[in-house]
Amino acid sequence: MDALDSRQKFSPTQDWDVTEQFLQASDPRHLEKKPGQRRRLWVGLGLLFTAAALTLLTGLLVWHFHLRSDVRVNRIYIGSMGISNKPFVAEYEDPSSSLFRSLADLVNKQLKLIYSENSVLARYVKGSTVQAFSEGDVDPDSVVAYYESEFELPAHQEASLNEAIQSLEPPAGSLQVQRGRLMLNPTNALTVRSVSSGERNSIEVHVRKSGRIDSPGFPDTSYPPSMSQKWRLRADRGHRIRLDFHTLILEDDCQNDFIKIYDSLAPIEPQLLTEQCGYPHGSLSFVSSGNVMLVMLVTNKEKNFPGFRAFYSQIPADDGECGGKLIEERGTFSSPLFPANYPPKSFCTWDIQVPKERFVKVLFKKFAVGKDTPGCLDDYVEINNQKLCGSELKTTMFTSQSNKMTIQFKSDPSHVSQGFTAEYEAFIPTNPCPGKFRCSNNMCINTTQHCDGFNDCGDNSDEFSCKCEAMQMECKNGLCKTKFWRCDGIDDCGDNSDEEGCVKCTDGEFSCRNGRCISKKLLCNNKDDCGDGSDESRCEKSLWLQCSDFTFRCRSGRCISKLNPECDGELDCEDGSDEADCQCGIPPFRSSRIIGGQVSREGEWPWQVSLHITGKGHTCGASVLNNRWLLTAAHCFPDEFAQASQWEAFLGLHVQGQTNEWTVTRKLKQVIVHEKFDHISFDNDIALIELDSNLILNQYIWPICLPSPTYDFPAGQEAWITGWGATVEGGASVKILQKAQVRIINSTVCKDLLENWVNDRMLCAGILTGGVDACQGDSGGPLAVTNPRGRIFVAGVVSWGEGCALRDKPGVYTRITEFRSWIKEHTGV
Ligand code: 4AZ
Repeated sequence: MDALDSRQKFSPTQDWDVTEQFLQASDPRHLEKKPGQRRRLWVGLGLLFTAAALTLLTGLLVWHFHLRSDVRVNRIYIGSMGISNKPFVAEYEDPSSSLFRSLADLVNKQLKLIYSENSVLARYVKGSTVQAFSEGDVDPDSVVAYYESEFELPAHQEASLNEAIQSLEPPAGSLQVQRGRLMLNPTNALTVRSVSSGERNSIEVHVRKSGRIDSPGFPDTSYPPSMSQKWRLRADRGHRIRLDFHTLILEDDCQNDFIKIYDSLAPIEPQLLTEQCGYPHGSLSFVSSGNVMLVMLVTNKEKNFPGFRAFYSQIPADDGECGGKLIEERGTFSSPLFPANYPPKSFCTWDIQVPKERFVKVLFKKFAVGKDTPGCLDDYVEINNQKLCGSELKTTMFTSQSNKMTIQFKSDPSHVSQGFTAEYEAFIPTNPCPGKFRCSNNMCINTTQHCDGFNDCGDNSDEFSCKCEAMQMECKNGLCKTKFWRCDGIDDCGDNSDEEGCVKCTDGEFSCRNGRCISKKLLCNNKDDCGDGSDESRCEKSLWLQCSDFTFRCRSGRCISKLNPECDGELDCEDGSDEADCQCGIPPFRSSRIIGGQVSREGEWPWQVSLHITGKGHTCGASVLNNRWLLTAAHCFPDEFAQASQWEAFLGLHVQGQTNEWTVTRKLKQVIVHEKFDHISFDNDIALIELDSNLILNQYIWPICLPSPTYDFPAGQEAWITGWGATVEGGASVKILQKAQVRIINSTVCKDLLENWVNDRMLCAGILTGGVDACQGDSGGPLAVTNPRGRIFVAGVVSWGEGCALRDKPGVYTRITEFRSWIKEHTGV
């Protein structure tokens, strides 16, 4: 089924079946004629055909202009109606109870009355059915009715119907029971909006005790095709519903399969909290404003995926309350229920007051509030009379001009986001950073972070006007960057000055990947002028080329010029093979010390695996390739630990020793160590692990993408390393999964730095100024690179290095592109 759309669902029922038969010259019924008769016969047949064609045309015109206007369509509108002076009773949850039925009758009568006042609605309404009641969220002595109204009308009247429905908005009135009669209260609330599928497949859940809902078939099979399933969740009065997704994996295209969550019991679009499809990023915890929530899963007939598992619970309504007076010298505050998505219809005010003669500064650590619209029309934070919205703040630091500061947060009734967390601090205006370095944006950082090569202030002000060291170049803007990044095609300075005056090729020339220089005029001219296709690899259209080390081989065996075309969201191969097998490499959360890294967030690296030697604990890292196979380093399996039975794999793990519902452990069925692994040179340091039973992939366990043999990871490109390895050389493993950002290092430079221990099956990455690196215990884990579409590919496996994080001693990784066919051969992946 396509996305919900009743325009297609209620199609005309008439079908015209015209069957004609034309006699063939060879048909035995054909009559043999003499030549004179034959000419007359042709003339006659011609006239007959002309007459028939004219009749058909006239018929079509009559049908189009007359009959077609009689084609009738059905439309269903869904609405809610507030009924005041009517306390909610438990029977209203049960559609078969007499109280439900009698209130439903009253609502129906009221709807008839409303529709009778509009000629279009009165003429075409077929009837209404009340679907459910819930407690009113503002007035406790009120009930909200959710209903569907069906209209049948000629197709050409659809616009009038929509207009008539719109005319009921803004809401015409809420219902009041007065002396047994339903009355319209002119100030509030008939909201008749949104088109439904006409599906009535609903599961009722009363969320008194916590529980879970699964999409049909989960976790054993994919969800069924062409389905629409609703779950109506209700909590006790005075509570909210909280829904936490454990797994959510649907088809990528929301036009096909999607899940919608509403802050109501009916699919009323202005109360839509979120729509999700694919493998969503960001927080997947949702909270209602009142005590009801609707979850709706719709699928079409193709491509079905695992689906979802979500845990529900009820939380006291005041758990979502926010704001207050903040009078300490420093503290934190955040949007309601952060890191869950904030509930709709929230309004919070924080009044910060610090001692006299001090000012206040507020630093937003995380910020995702509504859509980034001019004027912040839906959800926003207001600070210093400035409204903030969206997820990218130009500045994250705000300061007051007195000892007081007020911050407000508002969310509208629909589309929620994760919100924000902020820190505030009092400061002395004349000396804002005692004992610390003062950034231009008034942030204070440790003096050791000044001129350390990292942008600790967030505005680079700690890295300007520094004295560059011998191994560094000075950018035009005053930043110091390592000399190895000069002329690597990446703007490291931020003003491109590290890429200026690079005279490998002259100004009007293009530098080919194979080192040749060609005229820039030859770029994208549909001819392979470089001889390696690189002059045609970044063009709008890809070229079919003879296969080489610089081309991508489609499954058909033909090769294209485009650089790294796999899983980039564009179909390049005629057989679609560049976009096949792309259910990998998109972590659910996106947002830099391993050594010099920082703690990662749970679920940020869902392919990361911890390999334990039973009884000894964490020993190596690994990456998930699919639901059966892991990729790691061969050197993790020395002779004394070469048996699969000595090992255990921990998947979905974040903190060592803390397993939770997302953590899965597996025994190993087999370990395949590369047959040419050399334990002295660490050449071919790669191994594959087959698990003893298949995994169920979810938000916390997900494959990383494997690059094709010709995938290009250019020097200078940023990459991530992750692991529980030591954070100081010779140190112990750490508890929380760490991440750090490094860069791919040019192979020739690396061979120089590591005295020729590096060969072409190895790849170097690191930060040459030192301080950031993989280390003992990170071995086997991934060196991960993100493609332009946000998909993560494994470029390397942590293998070796001279010490850890030393200046000019990058880490060495097994170069995965060199082992792509070996992996395929052993695993089929
Ligand atoms: C190790 O012993 C190890 N600095 C891994 C990576 C590096 C060094 C040592 C790279 O597993």
